Amino acid sequence: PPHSRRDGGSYTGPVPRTFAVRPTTNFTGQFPFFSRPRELGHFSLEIDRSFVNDDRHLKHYYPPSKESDLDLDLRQGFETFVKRDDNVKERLNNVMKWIIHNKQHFLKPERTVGVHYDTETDDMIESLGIDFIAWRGHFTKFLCTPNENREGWEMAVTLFRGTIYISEVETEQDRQHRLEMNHWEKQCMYGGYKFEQYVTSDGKKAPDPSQPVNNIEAFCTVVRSDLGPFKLLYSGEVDCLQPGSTLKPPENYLELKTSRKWYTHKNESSFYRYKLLKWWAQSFLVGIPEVICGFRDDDGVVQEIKHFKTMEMPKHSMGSWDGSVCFNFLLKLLAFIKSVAVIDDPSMVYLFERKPGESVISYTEHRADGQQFIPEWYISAFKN
Ligand code: 0WD
Ligand code: CA
Repeated sequence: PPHSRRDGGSYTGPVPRTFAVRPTTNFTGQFPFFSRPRELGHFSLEIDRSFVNDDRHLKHYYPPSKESDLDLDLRQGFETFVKRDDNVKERLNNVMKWIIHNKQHFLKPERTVGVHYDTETDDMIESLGIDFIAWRGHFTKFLCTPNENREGWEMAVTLFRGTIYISEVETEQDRQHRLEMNHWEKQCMYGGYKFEQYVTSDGKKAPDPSQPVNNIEAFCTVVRSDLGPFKLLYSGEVDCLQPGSTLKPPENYLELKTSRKWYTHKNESSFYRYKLLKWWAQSFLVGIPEVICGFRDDDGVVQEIKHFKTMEMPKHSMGSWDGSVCFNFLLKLLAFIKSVAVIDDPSMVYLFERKPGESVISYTEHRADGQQFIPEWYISAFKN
């Protein structure tokens, strides 16, 4: 039957070498089965990027007292920005640490309560029972691919104990862009984090904009969802909580954004046509119901805050993007990845690539040539 969760999950016959992004009519039709994302757990990252298995860095939204009388200078404190070192690649390490700290989700019940308790191996994982693991941001990139022509991506893929791990690799274009950012771009990036500081607090006191801003500390949710036949587990950084909400995570989470204010009608329509797709894909994946955006002028001052409901974003796309296309695309791409990544071995890496402007996704195979991203400490948590 149409719309079944079993649809679209497998290949029969020979596996093709490439996956066609175009024409997008390949992906039209009804929205595939996608279950409501459920929070399994969460973690925080400390100022030295160390992992802690709790929510200490989850912030509370603290709206400016009079949103109509705003004046938030996003450039303030730029000199004291404490920036994360982007040369350090953390891959999926923090998601894997969360898995190790929360093994109970993945141990077979008969073994945790079993009579023949083997202390040597019974707290070790056999397999996770999950098809795909990634950062939420990786799936966002996949979802946006049918509508993206300028930015490419590269994803490393490994099949380990029946689970496919997807970990982004920085493209040469992204690396160049990162290293060549001009002052204005750096200030824009800082402004996003400064905005977060203006409108969030630890839940005990008001925001303190006199403190230096850092983009190192973080709170991340870990969610489970099903797409078609696939069980997905992914983690995403969450900006803050809606205080006083009676809803449970992730439905009481909020996503914060900044965007250039609309000077012309063209600015406004291009916002709805292009930017909102990324926002929708990112928040919809983890079930965050609302995005709050500070609109800055060209002097970096926010005088207006707007709220966007995730569920209402698709109807503002003006036909330029379609959520069903994005999700059908993701489902078919995951099925393709699964049909390619068949050797279950942590040293085996399949590199999938979408080059800017190209109409296909292609891949190369790597074994023991420095691409491995599954660490030894993670492998050791699994039963031999
Ligand atoms: O290994 C990698 N190549 C990547 C790792 C790529 C993307 C993210 N990450 C890590 C980040 O270090 C962070 O800990 O994943 C975590 C966030 O994962 P995500 O939620 O899956 O990422 P995404 O949805 O792309 O971004 C969410 C937020 C961003 O908010 P905005 O409003 O800009 O979308 O995570 C933050 C940022 O606040 N963020 C980062 N912060 C510092 N450095 C970075 C970064 N490189 N990337 C995302
Ligand atoms: Ca954000």
